[in-house]
Amino acid sequence: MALLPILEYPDERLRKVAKPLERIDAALQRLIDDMFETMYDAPGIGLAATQIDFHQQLIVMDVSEEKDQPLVFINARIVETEGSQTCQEGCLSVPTVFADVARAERVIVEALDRHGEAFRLDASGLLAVCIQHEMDHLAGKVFVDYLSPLKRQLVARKMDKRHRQQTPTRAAG
Ligand code: K1U
Ligand code: ZN
Repeated sequence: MALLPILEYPDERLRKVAKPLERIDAALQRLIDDMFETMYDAPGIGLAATQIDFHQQLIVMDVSEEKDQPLVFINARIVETEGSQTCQEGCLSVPTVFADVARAERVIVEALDRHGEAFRLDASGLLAVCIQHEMDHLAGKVFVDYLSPLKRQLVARKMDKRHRQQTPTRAAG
């Protein structure tokens, strides 16, 4: 298995819209395993394929305390929503930034699992938040898009500083 690089905001590739997955084969199983390893290592509770620069509708997730309830969503569709909740969100593509976002309290999602079997999931609380956050990634949306322009500007500056610190400077002469 391998750790995959995660794209960081404001990388334009995070804006790509993922296409439906048409083929569930051994190569995809390996990618799913690599995505789980990357998500657990980060650590995170979800990871959308967009974040690792793969623009097809694939999400991995595990919101359990024990990290023993992995979920795979292929070609997921939210078919019903109910209520609202506001939860503090983080994002592996916007490290160190956390902000409140309002989402549906409950979602019903239909998807294929890693074997291509169709399933329907009735989710609420953190699981519902995470599903909506990851589905946004597949649509080219990042959670900071919900913030005010001023807060987004602060996030952009923070990320710019982070990326400048990470870029090695060339010695003069
Ligand atoms: O999509 C991502 O960037 C992953 C993101 C998912 C998410 C978190 C919180 C609310 C909505 C969606 C993360 O996993 S950020 C890291 C995080 O929240 C976390 C990490 C370790 C333990 C518990 C949470
Ligand atoms: Zn995210």
